[in-house]
Amino acid sequence: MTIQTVATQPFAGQRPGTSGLRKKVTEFQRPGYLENFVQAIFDTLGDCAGQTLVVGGDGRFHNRAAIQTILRMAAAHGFARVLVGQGGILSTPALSCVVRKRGAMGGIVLSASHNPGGPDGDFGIKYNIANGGPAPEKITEAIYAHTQTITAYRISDASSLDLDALGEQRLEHTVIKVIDSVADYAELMAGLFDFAAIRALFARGFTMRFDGMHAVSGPYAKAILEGLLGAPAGTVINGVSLEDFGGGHPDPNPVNAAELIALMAAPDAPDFGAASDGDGDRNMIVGRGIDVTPSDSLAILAANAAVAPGYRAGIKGVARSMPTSTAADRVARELGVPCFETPTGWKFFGNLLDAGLVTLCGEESYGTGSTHIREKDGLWAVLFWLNLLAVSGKSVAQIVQEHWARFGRNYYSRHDYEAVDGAAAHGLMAQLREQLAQLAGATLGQFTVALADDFAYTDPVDHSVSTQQGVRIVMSDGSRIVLRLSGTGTEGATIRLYLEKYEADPARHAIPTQQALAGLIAIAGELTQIAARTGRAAPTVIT
Ligand code: VG1
Ligand code: CO
Repeated sequence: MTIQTVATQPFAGQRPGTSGLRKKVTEFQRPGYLENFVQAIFDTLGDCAGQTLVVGGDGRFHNRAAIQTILRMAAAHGFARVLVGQGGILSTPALSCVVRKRGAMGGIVLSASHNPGGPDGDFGIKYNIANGGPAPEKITEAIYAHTQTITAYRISDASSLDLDALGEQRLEHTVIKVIDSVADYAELMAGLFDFAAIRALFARGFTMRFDGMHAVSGPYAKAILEGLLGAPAGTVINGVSLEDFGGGHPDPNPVNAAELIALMAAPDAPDFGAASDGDGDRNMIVGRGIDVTPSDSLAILAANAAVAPGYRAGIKGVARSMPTSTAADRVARELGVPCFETPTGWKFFGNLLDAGLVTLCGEESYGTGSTHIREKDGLWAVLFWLNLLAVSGKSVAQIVQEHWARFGRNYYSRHDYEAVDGAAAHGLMAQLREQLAQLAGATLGQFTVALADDFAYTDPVDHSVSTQQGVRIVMSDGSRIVLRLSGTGTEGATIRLYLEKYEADPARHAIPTQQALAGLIAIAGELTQIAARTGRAAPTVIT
């Protein structure tokens, strides 16, 4: 075993996006591509001697090969210890949990989350810092800068390690420890939620389906729901992790999890349904005949947090990404706690959580989480709902409708135009930005524009500024149209159009969502000329 220094050249385009570097698997298979990025991470970190690193991924195609490379590079950089999930598996929330619990310097997550996997699919890599959360922009930008000037990487020439047997091995002077992928995470969950109440709920015959979408959550859900909580076998469906996610799109929304939605609409539907994404950090909550929007889910958990032992003391504040509906703001106001509005991406919640300013965070993209780790957490949200259902004795539909009756309903939808021509998408955003100055005060259909801007965020803790985080057009009644370009796609550009309309009157809470938002959809279409510019008559996905 010796440590080699291998000459290399920069690759263009290694700038991390909303959540790490995501590219086609074929790109990551190019010689030196992964190595360059990992070297850039280690160069950014500086002295790694004596430190602990955590490594794991969502099990998609190329996960094992990438981990072997990272381990050999970590050994070449003098880490004392690397903790690896068994079989190379760690869900994103589990990795965050392990980094925090084991006092690691940081962690490397191999995932492209909800993007499809397989040899022709996507792969991704992300660095998480010692708090367990995604590296802030300051660090991701430094990593990117290193990728642009790199001339060599360092790697051990040792042969492949066994990632399947638990226990310790040596690579150069580094101890590589293969750990149980689920244990630390399951222990954390058991400390936050009333497992006895949930066990009693299942014992009373409560039925549930958890759709693992053949991604990373299956083994976690099986161990916790069917194992610790006594839910009957078969509660977890599509629970076997596959390298290509069974050819599916592991994005838990009503379109991609159609199988679960159909199950929940059937006459013999289970009481509760849920799904998670490729890397286990997203969640979709479904009741009999009702799917809960992620924005509503955040608001409902905030309003009911005290049902869970881990949040008995109440919440300090809430944070939501800018495009997420303002339903949580209404709850925060009533609780008398602050509500923060951040740019899209979990990395912006880290400082707020570390500073103790907020307890719960959420994004409209099926992401919810809390202070317990520094990532969004799919199964955590599902357990929170189970805890709420167990304690309240109510159905999902009842909980949602009562919430709307109390706080009003924020009708909400996201329209995605995926893989459109990059120039057309950037042109659309540029043209929209040019209109912003004239929009304030304008009358658009039944609405009057109260505010039109390009969202900029100043972090209240470290005062870092992030600009151009999405165009928002806010109406005088609080309704909103938001547009931004995705930072996670790997093909062309994806335009996300977010629509929100508030309705206080309970008599008007049962309107089909797209109908309730029709006026705003028409205005957005006119302002952006999205159909003409993209050549698409309709969005690719509506959630
Ligand atoms: C999307 C979501 C965003 C989320 C990000 C990572 O980003 O909109 O809310 O944080 O994915 O989630 P974008 O830039 O494509 O809109 V995950 O589960 O892919 O790590
Ligand atoms: Co994810």
